Amino acid sequence: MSKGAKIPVGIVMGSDSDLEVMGKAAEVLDELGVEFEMRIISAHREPEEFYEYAKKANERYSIVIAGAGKAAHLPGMTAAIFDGPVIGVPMKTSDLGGVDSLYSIVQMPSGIPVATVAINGGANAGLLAVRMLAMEDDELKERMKKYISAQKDAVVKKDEKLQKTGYRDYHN
Ligand code: RP5
Repeated sequence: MSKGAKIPVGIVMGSDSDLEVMGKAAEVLDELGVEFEMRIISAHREPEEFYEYAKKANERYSIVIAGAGKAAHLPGMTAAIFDGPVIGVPMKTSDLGGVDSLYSIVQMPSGIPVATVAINGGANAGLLAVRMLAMEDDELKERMKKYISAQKDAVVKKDEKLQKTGYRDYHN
């Protein structure tokens, strides 16, 4: 990274058990040509390392996507230290289905926002970061529009297939 240049997106998660979901954010960024750095840092299990990470994030990233599960303090604590936008991704959990993670991330006190996506919403976290970056980047905006248009084409194809097969044979 050249001096002064920021990596557009930092992706951070509390554990490798979050990787599958956070990988969806990475896939979107890869597909749309947005550079990112991905780290596993636990706010609870290594608080000093986490604090250093969040402080350095100010000079390193434009946006941080933070995913965590259970008592998911990583996104909120990142937002308390990092000055840029934080997108929070609540992980689905085995005990409480991810509502624990969701409430931990979405219920931030006034003054410290975290833009929270759905439980396991890694892909939308990536897309939200792309939308933010595209506000200042016309080429990225064009790539984003193509991505959106491809989604539309996929739905149109599904409907065409449904009209041909009928609902009984659609999945056969
Ligand atoms: C959180 O605890 C992590 O974000 C993860 O979702 C959850 C469980 O972590 P592991 O026990 O799987 O490492 O800090």
